[in-house]
Amino acid sequence: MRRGTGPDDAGRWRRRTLWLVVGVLAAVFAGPTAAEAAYPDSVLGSVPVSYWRLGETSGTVAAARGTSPSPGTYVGGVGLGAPGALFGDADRAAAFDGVDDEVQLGGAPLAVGGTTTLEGWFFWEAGIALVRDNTSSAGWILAFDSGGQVAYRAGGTQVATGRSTASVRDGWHHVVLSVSAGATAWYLDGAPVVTTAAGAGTAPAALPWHVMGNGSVATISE
Ligand SMILES: [Ca+2]
Repeated sequence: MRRGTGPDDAGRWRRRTLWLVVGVLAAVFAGPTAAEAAYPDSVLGSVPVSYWRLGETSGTVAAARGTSPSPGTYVGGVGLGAPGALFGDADRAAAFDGVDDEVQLGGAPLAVGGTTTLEGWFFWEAGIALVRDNTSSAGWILAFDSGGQVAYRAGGTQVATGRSTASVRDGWHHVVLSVSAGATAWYLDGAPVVTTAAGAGTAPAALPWHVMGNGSVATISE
């Protein structure tokens, strides 16, 4: 992802909001640049609340960085130590089987409410949701498949993005949901896709967050 177009728009949101990076789940580019190799530093420079690279090669703890880092837990036998996605970066990746694998993220700092940003890199092969909170039909979801269309949910308010689920599968994509004072903005690969001026609920997310649950299959890095 390059700075200068959509990402700068996202950046303006970030600078005035509390934000949360879920994952930074991997980036694959056609060729390496210094900016891409420095991606983790760029993320940390944006002062995330918590940021997970999912680069562990063993164990069940997903290490976190950030201002209030909250380590996650690998559940279901997540495949660790897969080849990483950032060119020139030795960090490893995590692979999710779509059966029972997920990462669970919790902790008081992650109880997002009315002003926050969720973001991550995904190679989404199958399944319903990328990142969701612990509610069943309300709450917060960064992105999910709603009858073949991608939708997101903020504080119980569901918004359709107008993008087909098929169009965001089987390739690396960067997904951002920013919420501020009831307004939402959803970005795909650095470009704004849909915004709502108001209506987002402000109920805090129910913990834990579930990353790549709901039968979702992916390889996740960073
Ligand atoms: Ca499993």
